[in-house]
Amino acid sequence: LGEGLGVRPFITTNPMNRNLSLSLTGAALLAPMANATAQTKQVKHKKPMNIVYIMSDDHSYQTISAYDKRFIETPNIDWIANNGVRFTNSYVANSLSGPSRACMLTGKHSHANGFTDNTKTFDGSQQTYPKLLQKAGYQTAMIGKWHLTSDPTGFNYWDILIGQGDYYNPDFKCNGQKTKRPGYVTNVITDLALDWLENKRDKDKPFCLLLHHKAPHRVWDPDTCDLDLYNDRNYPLPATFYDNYEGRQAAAKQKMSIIKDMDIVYDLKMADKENEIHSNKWLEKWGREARLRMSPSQREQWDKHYDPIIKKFKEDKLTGKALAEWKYQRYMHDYMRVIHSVDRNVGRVIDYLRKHNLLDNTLIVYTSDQGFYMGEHGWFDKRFMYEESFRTPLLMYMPGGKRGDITEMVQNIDYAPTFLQLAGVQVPKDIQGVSMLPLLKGKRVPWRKSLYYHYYEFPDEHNVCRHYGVKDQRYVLIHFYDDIDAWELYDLKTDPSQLNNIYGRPGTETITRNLKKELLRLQEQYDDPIRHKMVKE
Ligand code: SGN
Ligand code: CA
Repeated sequence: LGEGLGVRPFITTNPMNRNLSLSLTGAALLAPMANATAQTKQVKHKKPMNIVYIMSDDHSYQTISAYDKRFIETPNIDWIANNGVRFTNSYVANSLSGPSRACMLTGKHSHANGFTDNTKTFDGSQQTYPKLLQKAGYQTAMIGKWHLTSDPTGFNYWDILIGQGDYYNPDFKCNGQKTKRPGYVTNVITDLALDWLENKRDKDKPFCLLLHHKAPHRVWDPDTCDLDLYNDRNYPLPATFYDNYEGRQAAAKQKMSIIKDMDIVYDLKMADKENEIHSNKWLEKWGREARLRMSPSQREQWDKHYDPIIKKFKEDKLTGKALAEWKYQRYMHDYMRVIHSVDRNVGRVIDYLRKHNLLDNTLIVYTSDQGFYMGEHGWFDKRFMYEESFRTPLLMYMPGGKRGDITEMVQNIDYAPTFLQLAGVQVPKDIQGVSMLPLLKGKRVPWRKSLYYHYYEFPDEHNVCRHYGVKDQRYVLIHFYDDIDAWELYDLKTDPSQLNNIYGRPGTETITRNLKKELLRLQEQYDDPIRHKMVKE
């Protein structure tokens, strides 16, 4: 299913005009048209609102053209922004998959929902927004990457990838039963979601569908029909690619460097048939074994694409900067191909909703479980409270709602109260997030002036130290603790790339004092037990 659709959208766009006009070739027509019927009318919601929540895994805002046009065109994801809103200051509470998902489901920070890092098991007996929606009469479904170890609760239907899931012919657990499904994961998840919308729900009831892609998580395996996309593109090297991490202890300790930690065989697919290319013992083994999941036809297309690249790689014998930049280009090519497939499949969902007249009463959300590094600071992965991974894309289409940008600082703990309020369900008092519904309706309301963040997973494969911090509209103050004790302060106005740690510099005393006060206030407000141990300085 889904292999070989081969849709290549082309964009004609005036950069000053955020309403892209799409001209699409071939089967284009999978892509929804920019002028949907619903957005111009002020719809009074007599009918209850449905929710289609699409979340990918590790999708950076840098690689969504509604946010950034340097790398890729994503016309279908952009449709949501062009017919709805683009959040320009959207953040997570803990930049990692499982923790993010737990924050979204509960509307609470990690310490309060208990899922602080990916080694935890989610306590599914606790309150979540799907449970509350289900109680209020919604049909609820969870399809795709779940990553919370315990079985989902609060869903009429669930069909989840096992663990991280696989790109090819993935294994699922469907309402308790294990099944292997043929095809490419992004297509398969979308097929399951459309099948649920069409055949498996009670159509007399409102619905909430959580469609969670595995893509574009490591190791960025493209669909076979997308392998040859973007062959001619050369991606601009980020200005901070050769960062030396001066003044930043935790950044210097990480193991998420494209140069040092990205594996030639595992991540970059140089598993040669002659078995002459060797890399990290375990990663190489996994990289070679991963191909065994493929069907003969998938494998044939894969080899047709990668064999010449492997051959050239062997001939070129690159070293130093040339090797580093080759790795960056390889990474970017595969990542963009994986995104292209996500975008095409988002188009299939919007198209379904349009064809079934659901655009008048459905909120469509597109987001990622966190941001991701596209070579900034020389990195892939996430975790840090630096912009690329702390921020996450967030686009919403709400019929009758505001169009344009929402600039308020929102966080993934805000999703649950938003969806509950939209469904007319009372938001429980213990939810820590704030409903964004007034913002979606274009109302000016008093809004938070700062955000709280807390990351826990250390030590782990990428070796990012534990840290918490506060961000206001201009500054970010971060405290790395546990194995090290290091504070960092950045002025995002003068140093958006966060290269210059100004903590302790003369002239920053008042800013630092105020931010520490605010940090403590947030730790008290959210009742994070860490405050008892720290922040006495
Ligand atoms: C896996 C990846 C890591 C990644 C974590 C967490 N390694 O362990 O690179 O940081 O997931 O990602 S892999 O070899 O299995 O690909 S998360 O988004 O699921 O939290
Ligand atoms: Ca993730």
